[in-house]
Amino acid sequence: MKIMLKSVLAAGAIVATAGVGTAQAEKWDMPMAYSATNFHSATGAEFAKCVTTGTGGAIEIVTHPSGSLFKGGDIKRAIQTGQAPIGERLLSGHQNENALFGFDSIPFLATSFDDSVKLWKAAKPTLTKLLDDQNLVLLYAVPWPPQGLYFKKEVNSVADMKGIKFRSYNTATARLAELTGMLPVTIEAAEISQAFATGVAESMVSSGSTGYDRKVWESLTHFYEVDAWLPRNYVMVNKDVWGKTSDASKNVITGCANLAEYTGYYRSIQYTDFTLNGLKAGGMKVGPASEKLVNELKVIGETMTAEWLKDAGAEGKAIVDAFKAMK
Ligand code: PCA
Repeated sequence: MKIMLKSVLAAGAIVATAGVGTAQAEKWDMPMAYSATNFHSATGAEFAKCVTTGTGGAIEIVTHPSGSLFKGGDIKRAIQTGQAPIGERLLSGHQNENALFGFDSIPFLATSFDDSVKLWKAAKPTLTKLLDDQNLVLLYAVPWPPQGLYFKKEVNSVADMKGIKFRSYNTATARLAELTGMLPVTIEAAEISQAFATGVAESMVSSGSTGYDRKVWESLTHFYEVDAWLPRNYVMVNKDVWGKTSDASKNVITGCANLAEYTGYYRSIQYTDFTLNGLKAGGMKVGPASEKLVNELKVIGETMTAEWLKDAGAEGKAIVDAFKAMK
């Protein structure tokens, strides 16, 4: 009798478990490259919570910011190969694999939040397909605030930039360094405070957000608002993992991803002024670049646009044309 009761209870437990999710509860570790306090990481943490709650715990997403699980440069490969099921990375970080990934780092093409949305609309189908061919499912993408220039001295022209050690984060930023006579060195955002403190790098192009997150006022003195472009981070899932996910969970994840793209965008807008004020409070000079510098950078931007269009071919041109048609 005792044995029978036990087996009935066990059977009941199995039924109850099966009723909650379609299968066993899963934990999805989600590597992210940027600091926990950054708005992308905050958006990711909310997305993770949304999925965990929405699936009734059938899928629990746990974020790992600051490159603690995988460094930024290793995240995409980790997900492609199934070492992690889901993660976030800078989209243009893959520009060295395929120029199309650099659609959002073309100088002076899309320089405002509104334009960034239009450009994403124009590029999303191509990027979705590109990632799909690489065993990845695109979930959502959020822009960084506009990119400006950081230095440890006053800079009013491209000539003033000559010989400066410049931290780059993708192919476009390294090319910008070359065309301005600077010396590019690739460094992950998580490691820039140390790079600036030790003199490995003396300048960079980035958002006020990354300068604020990494407290660059400890080493640098000037931020010039150039509004050169707004690069995106994106969240991807391994396609095999996605294929094995129930339709119910997929619906929840897609809903949470759409919400994250929307809220992340607004967080980015809010974080722009907040972080520029933070740089000022840290003692930095924050303001627009001189007209001379902007004009010189625009000429360099034209060279980089032509180079990108050549590398990205017909698909790249179609993205730019579709974007311009929306303006
Ligand atoms: N911050 C990231 C990419 C763009 C940005 O604003 C970085 O500097 O690595």
